[in-house]
Amino acid sequence: MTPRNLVLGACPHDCPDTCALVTTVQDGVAVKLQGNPAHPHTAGVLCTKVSRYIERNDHAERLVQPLKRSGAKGSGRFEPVTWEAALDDIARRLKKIADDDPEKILPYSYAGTMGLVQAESMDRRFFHKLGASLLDRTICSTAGAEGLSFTLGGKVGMRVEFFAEAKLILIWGSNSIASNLHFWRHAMTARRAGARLVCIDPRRTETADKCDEHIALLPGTDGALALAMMHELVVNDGLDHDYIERHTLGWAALRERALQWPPGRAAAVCGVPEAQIVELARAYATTRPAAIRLNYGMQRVRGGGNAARAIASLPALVGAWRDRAGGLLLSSSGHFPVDRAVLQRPDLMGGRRPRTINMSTIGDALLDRSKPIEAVVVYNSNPVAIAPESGRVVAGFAREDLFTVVMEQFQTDTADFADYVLPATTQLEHWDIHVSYGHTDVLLNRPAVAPRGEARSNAQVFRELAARMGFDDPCFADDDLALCRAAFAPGVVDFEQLATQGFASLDLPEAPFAEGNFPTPSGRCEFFSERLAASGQDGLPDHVPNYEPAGASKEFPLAMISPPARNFLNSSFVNVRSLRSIEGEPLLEINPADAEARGIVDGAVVRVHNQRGEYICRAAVSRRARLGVVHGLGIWWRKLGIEGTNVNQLTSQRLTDIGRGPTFYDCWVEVGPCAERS
Ligand SMILES: Nc1nc2c(c(=O)[nH]1)N[C@H]1C(S)=C(S)[C@@H](COP(=O)(O)OP(=O)(O)OC[C@H]3O[C@@H](n4cnc5c(=O)[nH]c(N)nc54)[C@H](O)[C@@H]3O)O[C@H]1N2
Ligand SMILES: Nc1nc2c(c(=O)[nH]1)N[C@H]1C(S)=C(S)[C@@H](COP(=O)(O)OP(=O)(O)OC[C@H]3O[C@@H](n4cnc5c(=O)[nH]c(N)nc54)[C@H](O)[C@@H]3O)O[C@H]1N2
Ligand code: SF4
Ligand SMILES: [Mo]
Repeated sequence: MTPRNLVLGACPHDCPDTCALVTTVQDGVAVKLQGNPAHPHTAGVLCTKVSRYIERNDHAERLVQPLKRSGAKGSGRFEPVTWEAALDDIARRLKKIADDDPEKILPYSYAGTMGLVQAESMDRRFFHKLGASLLDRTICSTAGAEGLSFTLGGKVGMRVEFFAEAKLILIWGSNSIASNLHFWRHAMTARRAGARLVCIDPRRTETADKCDEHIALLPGTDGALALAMMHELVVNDGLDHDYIERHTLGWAALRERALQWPPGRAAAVCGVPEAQIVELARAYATTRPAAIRLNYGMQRVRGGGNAARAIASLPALVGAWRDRAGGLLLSSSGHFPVDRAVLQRPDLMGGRRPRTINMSTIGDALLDRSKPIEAVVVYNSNPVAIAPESGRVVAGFAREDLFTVVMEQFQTDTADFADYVLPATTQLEHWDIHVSYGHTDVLLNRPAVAPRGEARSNAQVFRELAARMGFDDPCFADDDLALCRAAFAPGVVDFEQLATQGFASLDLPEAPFAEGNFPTPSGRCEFFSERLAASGQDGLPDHVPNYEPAGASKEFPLAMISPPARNFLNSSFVNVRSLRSIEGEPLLEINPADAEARGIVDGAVVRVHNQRGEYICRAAVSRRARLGVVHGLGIWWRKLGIEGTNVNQLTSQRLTDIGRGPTFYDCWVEVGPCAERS
C-alpha cells in the first residue's frame, strides 16, 4: 500500500456555498475530491462541477510555463519563455509606464478564486504601491449589495441554516438548484415540514419546477412586484406596526408610494396575473416565519439597486426579522470582520488618489483615448468572455499599443490577447483562506499537490514583481501562509481550529435584527435613505423600468436574459469536456409561440441580434421561456461557441441605478433563423 493522505481545503469558486473539500492524495497525485462531511454547510456534498475539479486540475491544456506573444494581438500564438525573462521584461515595461504615469496601468481581476490571499492581498499591495488605477469591482453584485446596504446597513441577513424552519420561502431571482445547491437542501427540509416555496423568476428554472408556485415576471420588474406587495400589506393591514414603529425609518413616505402600486398596475408592468400578486402578498402577510432568499439574478438590470431596496424592505413591514427563520438573505459576506487594511495595505498609496476604472465598462475604458490605459494585468478573470458588449472589449484588448499580462490556469479568450501569459496554480496547489457570501464560516485551504509544471500562485507572482520594482516595504515579503494568518485580527477566528478541522464558525446572533440593531446610520431598517437622497437619488425605493424593456422596441421586441449554466461557473469549466458535453452547445431558450412566429424550430441554428452585434447559437424551443423573453444560457468561451462569439456580444455597458453595476439582463434582441448555418 502506498500512503494516502487527506488534505482539507475550500472550494475557490464564486458561489455562495463555499464548500469544505477533502482531497485524497496518493503518491503526490490528487486521486479523489469530496465534500467534507464534517462541515455542516457542505454535508459531504459537492456540485457536479467541482466533483470534476480533478479533471479540471489535471486537464491536458493547463498552462504550465510562461508564454510570450509571437504572433499578432489576439492570434493566440505564443512561445515559451523562462519565468526570469518574463518577470524581468514585465517589470521593466511596467516601470517605464509608471515613470510616466502609474495610472496608465490597470489591474483587472474578479472572483476566479474567492480566496482572500490569491484574490485580494499581495496583488492589492503591489498596485497600491505602484499607484496604478484602482478597479471598481462591480461585475457581479454591487447594485444589489449597495441597495441592501442602504436599507439594512450591510451585506448581512438571515443565517442560511434557519431557512429549514421557515413556513414560507420566496426564492427571488435565484436558480438555487444550479447556483446555491446547499441552500436548496434547507429549502427542501422546510418543504417536507410543510413550507410553501415560491419562485420569482422570468425563467421556468429547474428550481421553479420544484417550487409550489412560480411567478414568471418580466425581467427588471421586481421593484413593481415588491411595491404592490406593500400596497396589499397596507390595505389589508398585514403590517407589524410595532416593529415598523420601533425599528424602521421613512414608513410614512414609503406607504404613500406603495399606495400608488395597486396589484393591477404591477400586474401590467410585471406581465403576471393580478391574482398571483394578491395571493403572494396574502401569504407573506399571514405566514410565520417567512423568509426570502434573494439572489443577484434580479439586480442585473437598470433598476437593480432600487428593486433590491424594495424587496429588502419587506421583512421589516411584517416583522419577519423577529424569527430566526424569518427575514432575508442576499449575501452574508458583511458578517466577516476581514482585516482588509492589513491584507491590502491601501496606505501604500501614500498621498496618491488614483483614478478608478469600472470593470463593467472595460470595453469603453480601453478605447478611451483621453488618458489611455497602457497596460492591463488580468488575473482571476476572463473579461473578453464575461464583460458586457464584447465587441468593444475585444477591440480594446486588440490594441497593439496595450501591454497585457494575463495570469491564468488556461488559455482563455482573454489569454489569447496577452503579451505574456503566466501559468497560475489552482486551489489544489496553493494556500488560501475563505469567507463566504452564503454562510458564516471561515475556511482554510491547504495545498494538496505540487504546482503543475511551472505554475505559481498569484501572490507569489506579485511578490516577485514587487522585488523587481524595488518595493522594499517588509509587507512584500509575507508568504502565502502569513497572508492567511493576516486576514483576521488576532482572536477573531481560532486559527488552530481552522488548521485542524478546515473551518471555523463566526459567533453570531441567531436572529440578528429581532430587536432592530441594523448596522445603518440610524440603527433602523432605512426605507428612506438620507445617504441616497444626499447623492441626488430618490431616497425611497421605486420601480425603475429597464433601459431595454420587453416589447418596447419594434426592431428588437424580445427581452434577453443570460443566466448561469448549471454545469459551468461563469466562464470557468467551459473547457472541461465532461461538463461541456452535458451543456451541449450554446443555446437560446425561446417560447414555442415566439419561435413559431419567427419560423424557428427546436434545434435550429439562430441569429440573435441587436444594435450592438449578433450571436449565433442553437434554439431550444421550450416552455422554460415565457412569451417575450429569451434565455442565452451560460457564458461560453467565445472560441468554443458556434461562430466565435458569446452572449455578451449583445449585452450593453449601461449601468445600474445604484452600485455602478452591469445590466446583463436588460437587453433587447430579435431572433431569426440562420439559414446559412442550418
Ligand atoms: N452552476 C453555477 N452556479 C453559480 C454560477 C454559475 O455560473 N453556475 N455563478 C455564480 C455567481 S458569479 C453568482 S453571482 C451566484 C449568484 O448568481 P445568480 O446569477 O443569482 O445565479 P442564479 O441563481 O443561477 O440565476 C439567477 C436567476 O435570476 C433570474 N433572473 C434574471 N433576470 C431576473 C429578473 O429581472 N428578476 C428576477 N426575479 N429574476 C431574474 C434568472 O432567470 C436566473 O434563474 O451564483 C454562483 N453560482
Ligand atoms: N451575459 C452574462 N455575463 C455575465 C454574467 C451573466 O450572468 N450573464 N455573470 C456575471 C457575473 S455574476 C460574474 S461574477 C462575472 C464572472 O466573471 P469572472 O470572475 O471573470 O469569472 P470566470 O469567467 O469564471 O473567470 C475566472 C477566471 O479566473 C481563472 N482563475 C481561477 N483561479 C485562479 C487563480 O488562482 N489565479 C489566476 N491567475 N486565475 C485563476 C479561471 O481559470 C477563469 O478563467 O461574469 C459576469 N458576466
Ligand atoms: S461551486 Fe459551490 S456548490 Fe460547487 S463545490 Fe464550490 S461552493 Fe460547493
Ligand atoms: Mo457573480
